[in-house]
Amino acid sequence: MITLYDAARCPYCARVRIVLGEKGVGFDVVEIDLSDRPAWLYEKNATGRVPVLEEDGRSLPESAVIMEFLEERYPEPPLLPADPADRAAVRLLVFRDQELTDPYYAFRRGEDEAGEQLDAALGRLDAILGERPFLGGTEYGLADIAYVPWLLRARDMLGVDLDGFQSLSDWLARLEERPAIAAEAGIVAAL
Ligand SMILES: N[C@@H](CCC(=O)N[C@@H](CS)C(=O)NCC(=O)O)C(=O)O
Repeated sequence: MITLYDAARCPYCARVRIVLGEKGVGFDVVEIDLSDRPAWLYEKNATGRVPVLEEDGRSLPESAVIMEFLEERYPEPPLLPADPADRAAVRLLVFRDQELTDPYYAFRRGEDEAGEQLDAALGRLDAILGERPFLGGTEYGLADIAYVPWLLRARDMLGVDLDGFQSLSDWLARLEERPAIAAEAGIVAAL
């Protein structure tokens, strides 16, 4: 039995929700109020952050680690490429997610020049997607899932116009055809 300690607005939790959706894995949700987190959450994750995934009483924090765990626990459908070098490229993108998330949060806080920095980050993703259909290569997978929560929130919550980033917009439209991503877009719309 899997339990996800979750918060609807959290993009890191969104990664886990999407992977579980893609794998067709059922799970229980414990919604955490991030503005009033329960003390017991620190017993499951010393940082007190979500997501935390619990399987048979064992707690696992950190969205990137949870995504990899789910990929190994439920190999079908695969969300990592077969070739080790291609897998490494996916992991590198996930490892460097701050290249998008730092300017995203700076923009959300209204910091000076954050708009330009966010545009630069979107431009880098747009350039990657001009060369290949998905962030990880020819197939959809964990790299796309790692990034898409911030793109949905930038567009739908922060009002960021993605129209100038054609490849990125096309990629997002392709992703939103997938039920697991459409479900996440629905969660964002309801926030
Ligand atoms: N590195 C963590 C980051 C998780 C994270 O920052 N979660 C936020 C919600 S989106 C949180 O729990 N924030 C509460 C806090 O920072 O105290 C991951 O990838 O899971």
